[in-house]
Amino acid sequence: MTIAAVATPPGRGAIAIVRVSGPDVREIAARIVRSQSPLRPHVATTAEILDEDGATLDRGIAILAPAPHSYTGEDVLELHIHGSPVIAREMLRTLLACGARLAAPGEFTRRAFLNGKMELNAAAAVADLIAAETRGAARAALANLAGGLAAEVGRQREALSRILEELAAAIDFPDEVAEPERGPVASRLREIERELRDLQRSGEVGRLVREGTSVAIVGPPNAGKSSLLNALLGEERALVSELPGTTRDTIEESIVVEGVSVRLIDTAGIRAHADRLESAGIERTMRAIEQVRIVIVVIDGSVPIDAGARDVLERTAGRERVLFCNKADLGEAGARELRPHAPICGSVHDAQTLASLRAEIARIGWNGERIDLERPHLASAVEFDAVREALGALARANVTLEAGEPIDLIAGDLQQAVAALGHVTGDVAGEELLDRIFARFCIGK
Ligand SMILES: Nc1nc2c(ncn2[C@@H]2O[C@H](COP(=O)(O)OP(=O)(O)OP(=O)(O)O)[C@@H](O)[C@H]2O)c(=O)[nH]1
Ligand SMILES: [Mg+2]
Repeated sequence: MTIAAVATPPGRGAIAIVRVSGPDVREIAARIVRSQSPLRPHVATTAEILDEDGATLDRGIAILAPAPHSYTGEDVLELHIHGSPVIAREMLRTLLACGARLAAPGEFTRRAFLNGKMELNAAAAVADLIAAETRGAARAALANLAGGLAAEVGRQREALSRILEELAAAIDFPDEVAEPERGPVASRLREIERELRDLQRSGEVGRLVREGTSVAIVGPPNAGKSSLLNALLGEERALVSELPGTTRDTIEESIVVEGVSVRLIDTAGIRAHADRLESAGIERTMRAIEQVRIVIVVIDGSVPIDAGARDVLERTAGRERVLFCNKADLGEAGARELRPHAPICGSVHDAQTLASLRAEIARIGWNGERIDLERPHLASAVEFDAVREALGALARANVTLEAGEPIDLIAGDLQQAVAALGHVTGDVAGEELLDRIFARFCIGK
């Protein structure tokens, strides 16, 4: 079936691009594209674009990409028309009248995968690239777009298959084929496990780059939480005043730290004896603490530590946190008391202090490692699940081997690992799995 979609975003623009892919493309092109010379493969040709009744709809550019040398691997026609929503809509209506149907989200890319133009991980990276919000996220998606993950995982899958074959041969022909020795099998399994764990790790970095991390700024009233948010943002986003209780609700903004997007949440000050309105704010603060990866506890370090500060320290004790003693320009009485907790001491007005806080976010968030993914890595939940399942199966096989059980008992686990890794290599890709991966695409991609 031939599919069609407007590939550019809705609204007015310089141009709109309409894409058509499938078996009827040439027939449709013959009907609605009128150019002086016939369309040549991959050559942009100025043309009149007609509707299904032969009336001129627009003048634009037509590009024909014949199968298999196209994005989808099928015949593809791309029409660059004027960026008017009316023309784009009429264009699409014409294509439907000519027998095409509206493409589902991601359907062009899905066809590219099904026709062997792209491996699954690279296909998913198309959506990641479009969704990228930082340069780092775009780079990571590009690394996957180039392909290569399937080959890498495929090597581990083949290594497992080889062990399975050796086991099977020994089971089927016990008299002729000797059982593989368990020592070497165990070390081969360990090697595969190591490779898979490496993949998991780089995948985690990818996830961080894509999804970013989150930081809640909490502390007693008036400690300088909103001032810190503003200073990190570089703009006066939150209201700051010398009156405690200024911030009543959480405020969220994003910054980029070393290429990673960090969601900052400024919260209402935590006070032990709060009135009703304040209590509601404090409740939200506590919820924010639950939901973030890192907590920055801001304390007025210029005055001695009081019950309020201690209360906040207790409430955040179990969390990954950065202790920040603010207002060092006014004094360091509190900061000295908290020294055993290795706080960052300084002021929101001091660039060096802000740099230390950023560095601390990077240290807790990603061990301060350089975040730069240039190699293909796990990206979709499907891939993470698959590798986790394979590692689980390998762990069970290891237990069996170490317990000195008959070696053929590991066959079931190895089979499961091979099947799971097939989801990453694309060898085992059912409709449901493809639906999961392509659901987040936009229409026209
Ligand atoms: N001298 C000095 N004053 C600061 C510093 N940081 C914040 N302040 C002042 O402290 C007061 C409180 O700052 P805010 O940022 O509103 O404090 P907050 O923690 O958000 O307070 P609430 O929203 O009321 O909980 C303001 O008058 C700030 O100008 C600092 O490093 N040095
Ligand atoms: Mg505030």
